[in-house]
Amino acid sequence: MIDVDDKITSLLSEKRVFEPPQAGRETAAVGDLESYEREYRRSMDDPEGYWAERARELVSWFTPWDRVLDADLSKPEVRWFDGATLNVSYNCLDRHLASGKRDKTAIIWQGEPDEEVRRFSYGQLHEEVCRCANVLKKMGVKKGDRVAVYLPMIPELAITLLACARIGAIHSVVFAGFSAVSLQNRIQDCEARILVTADAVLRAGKIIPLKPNADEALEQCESIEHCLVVRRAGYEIGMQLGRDSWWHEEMEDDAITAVCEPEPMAAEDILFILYTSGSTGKPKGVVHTTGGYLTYALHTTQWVFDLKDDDVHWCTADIGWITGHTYILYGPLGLGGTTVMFEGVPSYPGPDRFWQLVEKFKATIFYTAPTVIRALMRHGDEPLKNRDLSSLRILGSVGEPINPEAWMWYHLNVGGGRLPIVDTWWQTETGGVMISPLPYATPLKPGSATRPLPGIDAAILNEEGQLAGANEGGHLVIRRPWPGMLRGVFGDPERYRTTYFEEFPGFYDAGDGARCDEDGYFWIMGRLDDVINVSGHRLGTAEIESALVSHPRVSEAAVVGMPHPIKGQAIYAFVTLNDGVDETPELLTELRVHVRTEIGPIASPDSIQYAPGLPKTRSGKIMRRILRKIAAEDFADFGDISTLADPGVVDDLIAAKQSLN
Ligand code: 6R9
Repeated sequence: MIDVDDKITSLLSEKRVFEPPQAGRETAAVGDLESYEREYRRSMDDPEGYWAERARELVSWFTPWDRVLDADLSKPEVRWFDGATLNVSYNCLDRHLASGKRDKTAIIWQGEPDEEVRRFSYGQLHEEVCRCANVLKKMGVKKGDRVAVYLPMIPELAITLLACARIGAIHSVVFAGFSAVSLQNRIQDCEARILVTADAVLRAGKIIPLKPNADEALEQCESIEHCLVVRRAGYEIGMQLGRDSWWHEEMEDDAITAVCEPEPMAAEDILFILYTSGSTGKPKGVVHTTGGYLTYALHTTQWVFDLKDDDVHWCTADIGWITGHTYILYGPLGLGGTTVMFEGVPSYPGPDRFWQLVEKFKATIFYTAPTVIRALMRHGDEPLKNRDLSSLRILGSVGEPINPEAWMWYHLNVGGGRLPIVDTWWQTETGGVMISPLPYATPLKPGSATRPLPGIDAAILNEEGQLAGANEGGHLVIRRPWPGMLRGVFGDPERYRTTYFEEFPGFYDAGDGARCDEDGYFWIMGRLDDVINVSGHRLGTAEIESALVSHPRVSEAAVVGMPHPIKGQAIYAFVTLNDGVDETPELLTELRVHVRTEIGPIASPDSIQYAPGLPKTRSGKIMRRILRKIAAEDFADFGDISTLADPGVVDDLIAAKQSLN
């Protein structure tokens, strides 16, 4: 087991440096540090020239742009490649058919049962996508309409997204682990016309119903006209006449052809919306547009993963998160690569599942999250022993800071001590990787995401908005626009401005704390807002609190994150019950189930403590730093608590916490 204190001190004192591998440098996109530095300088001296060149090299445009960039971050207003037209599905499919890749494998899909594997060549994928696009058109979907997608990791998910991109519909993927209520909120927010879902999800050998959640959500979603259902698990479900139809029946309909012209889209037309948690209750619909997002997805896939024609790229994320959007789907397919899509989980049927699949598909690039590495570490190196991992050449990490212990384990056991690890810092909002090593150029320091990619002007600012000195902690900001940046919060321009551009005018505020060391290496410390990072997934404390107080017996709730050896952070909830309600263990279970139903299993609190009172300031603000300390059993120094309305509350909570042990 990893000691959490150890983890924190070791991040501060980590001094080891690992040089990039020699082999592979000659053919790498960026093969040495000097090239990186030259590119970086060029991108800062002439950003527009730099991005125009990248956009021309990487993307096929139908018509060229009039202006590369039109931006004022203080407003904020950002337009990339204005006047240009393109189509993302054309870039991910058609152009590869024309360049001789019709029979090349685009997607290797591994179902949860080991024997279920499907390989889609670019030709086959193109055909499926065109059919699906025609099905959507038949249902009346037009350019700009929203399509909600609530699917497990099955090929139909990738096909649906590319089909949306083909006809200019905006997809909004909702992770299949989210609840009916979460789905409903997201559909209502973007007023989707269509929902694509499946009967059920296969997960760790079990069948988990999905369509019943969709049915529940749709009771409150007037905008949905049609629900398209994939049969995945043979699970029996109800179909609502006039609203629901089966994917396989629609796709096989005689009237549906495999010919569908890609819709020319303006560079700034919306490609997709993806909801993510923020510091207030409601998740934000992060908006990404067509030209900039695609350029950035391809640029980063090429540089950070060095993706080449003969690579087998495996990103283990779910497409329900941004990582899956960019590095399972758009990045690898846009470059004409081969991407692995895995339906299962790392621990089923055994803890060697990932390594067995690396061997089976001869994966060359493997990209996962620290929480997964820490969970697998617990099984020691036994599950890796009889596996041939020699196909691998690059390892990646994303989602949260990777502690040096996990980094070393990954490096030694999975990478055989020879493979580079790209620790990639980025966000739903950034569209693609922002700070990361280049695998054949950057010397690595375990626990640091190293340096910003060319074109990315990252800096650390202190509370006064001044540049922080070396190793001084502060706010991570980006000082210039980049093509992959979000262009809005769907339907809420004010929230877009206040969340990202208000505190440090003229800059993008990432909401993360970080420091930059004397070599210009960034060390990310975690969120500065009320967002908890559980297993690499962002959850707003306010979201969980509002789920808790929606329970009829709860009057108030405060949620904080606490260090957790596997998940990074765990959810700790303090709950005040209504007068006269008994504090029973059964109610604790009921509250956990309630949060699962309201948000989803990932949001279910790890611990709930009854709190007859919460530490509040006289103005009514809950002092979370105190709660964080109590949750972590750090009772030593609470700092200044004189502003509390009732300081006695703190002693009561400590006593209650101690009596729990
Ligand atoms: C891609 C993704 C974003 C937040 C981000 C930060 C944390 C992501 C990280 C990292 C340290 C890394 N984060 N990658 N922290 N090192 N390599 O994860 O997007 O789900 O929006 O989360 O995750 O706190 O602000 P998203």
